[in-house]
Amino acid sequence: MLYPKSNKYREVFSLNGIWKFKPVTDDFVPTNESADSQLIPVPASFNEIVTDKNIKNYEGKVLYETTFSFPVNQNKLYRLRIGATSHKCEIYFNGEKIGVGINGFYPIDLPLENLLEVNRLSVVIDNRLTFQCLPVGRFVNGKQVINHDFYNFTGIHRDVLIYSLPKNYIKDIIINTVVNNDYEKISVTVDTDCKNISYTVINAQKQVVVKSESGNITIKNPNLWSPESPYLYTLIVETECDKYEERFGIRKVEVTSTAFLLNDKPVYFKGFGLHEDFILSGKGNNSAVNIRNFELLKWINANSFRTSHYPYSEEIMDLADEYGILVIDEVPAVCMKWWEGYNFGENRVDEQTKVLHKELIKQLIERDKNHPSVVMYSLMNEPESAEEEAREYCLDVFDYTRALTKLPLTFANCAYFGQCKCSDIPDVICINRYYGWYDYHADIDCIAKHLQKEITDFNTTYNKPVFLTEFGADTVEGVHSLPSETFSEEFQLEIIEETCNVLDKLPYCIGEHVWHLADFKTKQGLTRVRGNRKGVFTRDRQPKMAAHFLRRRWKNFNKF
Ligand code: GCB
Repeated sequence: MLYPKSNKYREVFSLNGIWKFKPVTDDFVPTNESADSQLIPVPASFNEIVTDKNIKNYEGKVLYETTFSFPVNQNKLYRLRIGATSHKCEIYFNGEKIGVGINGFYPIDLPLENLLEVNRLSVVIDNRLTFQCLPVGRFVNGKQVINHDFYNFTGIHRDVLIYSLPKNYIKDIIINTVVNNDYEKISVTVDTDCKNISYTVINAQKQVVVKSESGNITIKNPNLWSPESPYLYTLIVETECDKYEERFGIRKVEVTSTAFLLNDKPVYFKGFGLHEDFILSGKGNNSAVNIRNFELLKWINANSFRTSHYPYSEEIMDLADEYGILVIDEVPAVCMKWWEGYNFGENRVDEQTKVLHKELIKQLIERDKNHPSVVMYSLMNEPESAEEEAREYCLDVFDYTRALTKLPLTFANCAYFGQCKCSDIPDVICINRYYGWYDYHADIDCIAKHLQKEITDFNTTYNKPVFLTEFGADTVEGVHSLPSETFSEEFQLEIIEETCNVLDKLPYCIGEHVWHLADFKTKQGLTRVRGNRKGVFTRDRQPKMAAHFLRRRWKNFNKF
């Protein structure tokens, strides 16, 4: 389903703003409008807005509700699009259940019928996670336990839109850039019942480059998309009753045994793991934060990020295309475990988890297929890939995905070399390693000793490039120590600098992603000083010492 856009055939109404909110019981059904609820912003998480501790940490169902009116045109179809609610949800329109959301990071798009003069939209969100959800979670003595290291923010996190469509509308547009030596062809598939489709390609200067009556289009001497030159074209698809404009870029991606090639040149990934996270708004899409993040990425001379550990908002993906930032697009499969030996009882990944996992991979590729910034998909973060059962699962999920996309596939691995049962499966071996922090804490020399050996072993054994997708150290801004000590800015700088020294010696290491761009909220715990502090920027996006080092390092950095 295409993102809602307005033009002469289509209208978009935003329902963002102030809604009503309250925790509800499991059997709650919004038959009538709620009278005893409090005000809440949309999009945003509720957790950092409310002042009551019990509501902030509430585990269960919550109701979000709003009423609205707008002019209805009987000749149009209407749909509702909720960008994301965390996590599962049920959607009621004027008291009738019209659909469900299956995951906290994916859009829900439903037909709206029987519009009244004043309409009531109720969204009942359940923030509880089990091993049949992604990310996985479990319950111990009635309390939610999550293994992943980010706060379980809850709410309507992305835009809520109502949009109109002509009765015979364009459902989808798939743009494939056909890679030949001149990079000059694109093929477009349009999903519509209409005949007579016309295709117009506009360049970045808004000039018409090609007009065509068929979806096989040739662009002479095209400008390629890359971080150095993020050149975007626009394709206008028009039928006798509908029109849609989709941006695209032309770029070629290939992986060899030692390199990641973009437009035939080896690329070195410089950047970060990120989270959608900010003070007060939590995981709510926040345009100010999004733009600040991209400004910081440019300031620090980064060229890439991973959508750790779930798909990000469409706004972020559009900005990545525009700013020229390479994206490793990750599905929300975090901390998967198969083996019973963890005393997790029934809590383990099973067939039901796998069905959901595949569905979420499919939906992510459907959503992000036309973004030139997306150059690789990550199918899991830190699965227990040393477990026997992991291999069969992994093979199945990777095979499934390879039938859906030609882009390279990976997963972020935390199992050590020699223990991981799945390292032959991805196209690029991504590893998350915390030498000097979780492993051999404060021993800087261990980085040269262990990381160098591990990356070399992975490359020579599996004949694939290796990418360090996480490394770093928790750092409280303003804490200084000479010589360096844990939590000081000097300590973070030393870990990052020494890791970079090691990576520079390894030609088959194709990237470094520091964990993390900015500090972020986690559950409370003894190892977390008000959240995860591995950011090289603070949660309010100001630099620590390490940020200045990376800015100097990555300026004109040319490994290959
Ligand atoms: C990891 C995880 C990430 C955590 C990080 C940490 O390996 O992938 O989600 O936040 O370590 O800081 O512990």
